[in-house]
Amino acid sequence: MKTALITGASGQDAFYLAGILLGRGYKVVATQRRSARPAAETVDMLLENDNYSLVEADVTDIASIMRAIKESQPDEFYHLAAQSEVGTSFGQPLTTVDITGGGTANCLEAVRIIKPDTKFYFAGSSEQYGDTHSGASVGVLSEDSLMNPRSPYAAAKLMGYHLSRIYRESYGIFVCCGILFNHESPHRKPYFVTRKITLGVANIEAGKQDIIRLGNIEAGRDWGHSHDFMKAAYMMLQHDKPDDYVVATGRFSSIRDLLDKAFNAIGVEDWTSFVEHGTPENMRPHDVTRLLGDCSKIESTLGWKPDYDFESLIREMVEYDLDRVSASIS
Ligand code: NDP
Ligand code: GDR
Repeated sequence: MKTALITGASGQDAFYLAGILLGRGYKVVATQRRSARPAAETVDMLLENDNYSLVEADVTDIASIMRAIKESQPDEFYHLAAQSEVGTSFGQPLTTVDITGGGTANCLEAVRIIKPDTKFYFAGSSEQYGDTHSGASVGVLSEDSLMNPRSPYAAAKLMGYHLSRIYRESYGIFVCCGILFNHESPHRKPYFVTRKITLGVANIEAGKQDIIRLGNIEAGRDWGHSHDFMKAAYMMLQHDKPDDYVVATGRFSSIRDLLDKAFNAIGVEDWTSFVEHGTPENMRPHDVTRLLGDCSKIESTLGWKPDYDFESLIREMVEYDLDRVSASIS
């Protein structure tokens, strides 16, 4: 039986990745910090499986990560923990650098010291590219495109990405980086724009909310499903050579498209009276407005393909939130 250690148990991706690994007969140990935000819906569901367990660890504390590795003796280490909110990273740059950048250094170094034959996955981000309207990274982004981070979060991820490559090249550790474009699901945290909208739509349908307040709705993304993207992470570590891969769907949708799809699911064609945008608390000092990925390398090398498209993703999220709201689960 293989063992996988996952950091960031309470996150969206840790839920889907753990499900994939448990389904393949792995023993899964997931780290959770003491102050973890409750994710009863996901973690409690996983705890019903005897092969899933939690261990207390904080990625900013290397000793706790070393202990988790020593005790679980993982074959594979999936490093997902991060301060992952781009907007928050402007207000808390040092915390973000500490967790998202320094936490990655701690995990790599802990693996090097305790169990260097562990295969390591780093959750890199399309935010590392920054603005794609100028310079060498115009258009569809691949592994070779210029990276020009435009937020403290993106800079911290770029640090983790470079460190991952350094540990692969300097120490021969099997390290893969996913350069992941946005991926969502019904278990997305409610402050990311997709879930904020699908939950808002469900609340509006139930008469519990009048308006959804957003920031810049001229932005858009290449949005996929977390389950598909975690399948990609798993596939990277099963390949015979460690490498870096863009994971994306290759399709761009705007927030206006997202609003159309989400409101259409409750039969509303014109959503303008339900949405306020440009609200200062949701605007960022610098917003990356367009990200679109080229996933041809992972498709041709690993045979990865997404099962979900944008429509099925948003439909699933709205349906889930309608059920939750009617059952009064927040
Ligand atoms: P989430 O924010 O849902 O999950 C990340 C988890 O990390 C949180 O649940 C948080 O738990 C945990 N965490 C934060 N700080 C620490 C810490 N100091 N020690 C231990 N755990 C900590 O993110 P996702 O699941 O969406 O993403 C997973 C990873 O992939 C992240 O690294 C993210 O940056 C990256 N990524 C995600 C993309 C996406 O679209 N989803 C795209 C590209 C990259 P808590 O606060 O409860 O303790
Ligand atoms: P992102 O996701 O910043 O791409 O980071 P988010 O959903 O937060 O924003 C996407 C775009 O929507 C715009 N937007 C708003 N965003 C939020 N959160 N709330 C709003 O009210 C709102 N209004 C407009 C944003 O300005 C932005 O342009 C996610 C995270 O998962 C990262 O960890 C990950 O690395 C990247 O995706 C790829």
